[in-house]
Amino acid sequence: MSVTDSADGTIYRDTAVVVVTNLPPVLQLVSPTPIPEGSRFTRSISFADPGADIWTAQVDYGDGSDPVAFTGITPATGLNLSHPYADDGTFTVRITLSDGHGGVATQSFALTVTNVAPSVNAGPDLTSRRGPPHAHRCHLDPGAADPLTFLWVVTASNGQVVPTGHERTFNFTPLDNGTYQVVLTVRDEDLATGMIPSPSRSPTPRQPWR
Ligand SMILES: [Ca+2]
Ligand SMILES: [Ca+2]
Ligand SMILES: [Ca+2]
Repeated sequence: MSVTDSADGTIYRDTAVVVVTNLPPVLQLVSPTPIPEGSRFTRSISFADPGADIWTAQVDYGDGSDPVAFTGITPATGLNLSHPYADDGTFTVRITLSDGHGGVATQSFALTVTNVAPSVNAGPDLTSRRGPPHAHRCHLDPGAADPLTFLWVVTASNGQVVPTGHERTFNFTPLDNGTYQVVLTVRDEDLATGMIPSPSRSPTPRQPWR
């Protein structure tokens, strides 16, 4: 900056140093709602930072998976989280956002993932005498990591006692005429239960039910 004295033409000069300090980014607070196991958590998180910075972020989803790095993000794009959760639990999600000039914003929040009970697909009723359709044995649990247990119980009108089954598949041989009802119960590690009774059937004696 310079000033000239109009009386004698003297020029006075001085220098002022302007320091522009960096402001750290500010993350929007997240209050997630619970999601069921086997589904994907998605959330777009906005942030503010007045600088013309180059932002990067790292997100730890808290389920033992490797942290995910984000680049090319801006306050306009926000930070778009997307992560599948295979099993239920409470997970701490940690976000670290940097502006490349020493400004850092962090945020952690707890995400609840709920268990989903197994389900057993009954399939259509059969008029065949060859037993229930294969779909009766179709058991589904969105918790991909859930260990499942199986219980097959047969009730026979003719008094035949059929040992219970504990495997994924099951068969037995009816010894006499009568109606047989087979109930499959599938249970996951959280003791959530899915159960389906087959229609009562009159299978051909001595033909294996499978
Ligand atoms: Ca900044
Ligand atoms: Ca589970
Ligand atoms: Ca489950």
